[in-house]
Amino acid sequence: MSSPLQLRFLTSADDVRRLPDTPPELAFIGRSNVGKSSLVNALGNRKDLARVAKAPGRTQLLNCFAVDGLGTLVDCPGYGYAAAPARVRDAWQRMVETYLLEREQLTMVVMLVDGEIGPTKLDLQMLAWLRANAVPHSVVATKHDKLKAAQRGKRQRDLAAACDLAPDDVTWVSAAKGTGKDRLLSLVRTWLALG
Ligand SMILES: Nc1nc2c(ncn2[C@@H]2O[C@H](COP(=O)(O)OP(=O)(O)OP(=O)(O)O)[C@@H](O)[C@H]2O)c(=O)[nH]1
Ligand SMILES: [Mg+2]
Repeated sequence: MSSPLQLRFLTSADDVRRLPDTPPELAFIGRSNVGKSSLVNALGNRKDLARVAKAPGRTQLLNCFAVDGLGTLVDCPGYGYAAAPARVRDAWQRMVETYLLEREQLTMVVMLVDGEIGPTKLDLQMLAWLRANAVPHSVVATKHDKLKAAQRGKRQRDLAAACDLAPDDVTWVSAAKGTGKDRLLSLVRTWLALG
């Protein structure tokens, strides 16, 4: 079993220019409620280091966590939170897109898709945007525990196909049950070593 990451909260920033200078970096992105903060906590065997949503739209800043000796994880605010005013959604988009395009030390964008509901229209737009801008990214499907055992194989193939990926290109995880955590931990260590 892989050891958990030694995570330490660094800072929350609303602007790329206010981020600490600590390469290399991984960003966790995805729609609100997909499970980004839960996954960061799970990777560090922590319960409440990154704050998990009681209501969607919880994470509104770029929350940075130092990974001991390796680099930084950035828990990004989720998109697609319908109840947020347009002004807030536009500001999110500007902040996150600027961050993803301009952050030199960013070695990988971990794009989370809800494993239970599959990619939404906004997820597919984000994937197309990452591809169009040649931003290195990898798709992780969350909430594996919510899939019924009998549906798993088909759901995994369908989700990958909807993202225009091969099934093996998608890493499935459950923050709740720990499924897929070892595989993701080893990927995270590999990605951080790229920086
Ligand atoms: N069953 C199950 N629920 C999960 C899992 N991961 C997260 N959740 C639940 O999904 C909800 C949202 O989780 P968060 O980690 O806060 O999601 P987020 O992507 O950080 O959301 P925002 O901060 O709003 O962008 C919470 O109620 C979590 O408990 C999982 O692996 N399995
Ligand atoms: Mg969050």
